[in-house]
Amino acid sequence: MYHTDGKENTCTLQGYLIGAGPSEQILDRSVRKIINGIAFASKIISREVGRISLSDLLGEAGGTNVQGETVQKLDIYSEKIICDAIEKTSSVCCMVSEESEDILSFKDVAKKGDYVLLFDPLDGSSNIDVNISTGTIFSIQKRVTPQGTGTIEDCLQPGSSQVAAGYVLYGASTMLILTLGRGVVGFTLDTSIGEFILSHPRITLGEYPGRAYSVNEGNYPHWSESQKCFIRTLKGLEGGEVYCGTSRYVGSLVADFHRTLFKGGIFAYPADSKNPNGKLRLLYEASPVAMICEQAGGKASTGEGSILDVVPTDLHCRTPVYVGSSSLVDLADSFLSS
Ligand code: P6P
Repeated sequence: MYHTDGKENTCTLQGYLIGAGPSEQILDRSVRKIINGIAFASKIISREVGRISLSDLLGEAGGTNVQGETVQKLDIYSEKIICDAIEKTSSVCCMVSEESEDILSFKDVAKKGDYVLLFDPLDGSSNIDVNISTGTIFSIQKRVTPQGTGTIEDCLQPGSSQVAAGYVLYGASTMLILTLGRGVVGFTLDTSIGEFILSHPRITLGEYPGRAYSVNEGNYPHWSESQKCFIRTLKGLEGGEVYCGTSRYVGSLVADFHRTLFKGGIFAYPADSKNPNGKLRLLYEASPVAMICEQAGGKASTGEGSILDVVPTDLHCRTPVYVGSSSLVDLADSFLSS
């Protein structure tokens, strides 16, 4: 927000998207509609997250999802709110949701669009009942099949071909972080007017000024020797530099990555003996986070190569994740790829 001639001059998300085309081009109208649809849905999700202990949406829905994770009522609610908002855009040919095993598509042929939306409706929802930040993560890909309902071919694309990626963080404030492939911007929800306002016109990831590493060290016994040695090196326990003198871990990807994006450092979810391919899902967690990280000047690796180059094998395939300041991710690669 900035002031000129005594008047408030705010840029809303809609205003930004209208002017956000690459050079002289206008951003594809369908992409704008999808992002606005996600933003609308996230305002509703934010409202429900903010009053969760007062509503009957708190608690488990019963059963587990395709990931084998306990489903929260708010997971299902969030997925429905997003699907309803996106159906109205008539801009997607299909969707992939963390909460649904199969591809989601709309019955009405008119609803078939040129894009695919891949999303985690409420990441970190197991933290909902203890009032810890959660988030919605999204990735937008251009379809590769010519027309009609989207197929698995439209969904299984590498992160490098994403048209846009972002997340909404339901934290102390609700923020929408977005990349269209030309840098990273941040919007803060002004609840007094119900608008996402441009609050961070250019987000860049520093060379670990924050010097925090973020990993679930409870998994240490299940890590490879290379991974163990990498974390010990970060802490200076191998006799060299103390790369990271601080550890921070929320257990909610959006929150842990958001802190890393703003303060530098490294977030990692390594492979281990329980999760040989890592825990985080490629299509709607690792790929969008990787695009944002690299667009902000950081690096995103599997430990053996760029996350954005990984070709998905199925809708819910997983990958190890190392994202953050380039020099720390390079250090991780030097251990993990050997
Ligand atoms: P752990 C949440 O369930 C999630 O998918 C991510 O948001 C988060 O980074 C990760 O799992 C936390 O996993 O094993 O440390 O609890």
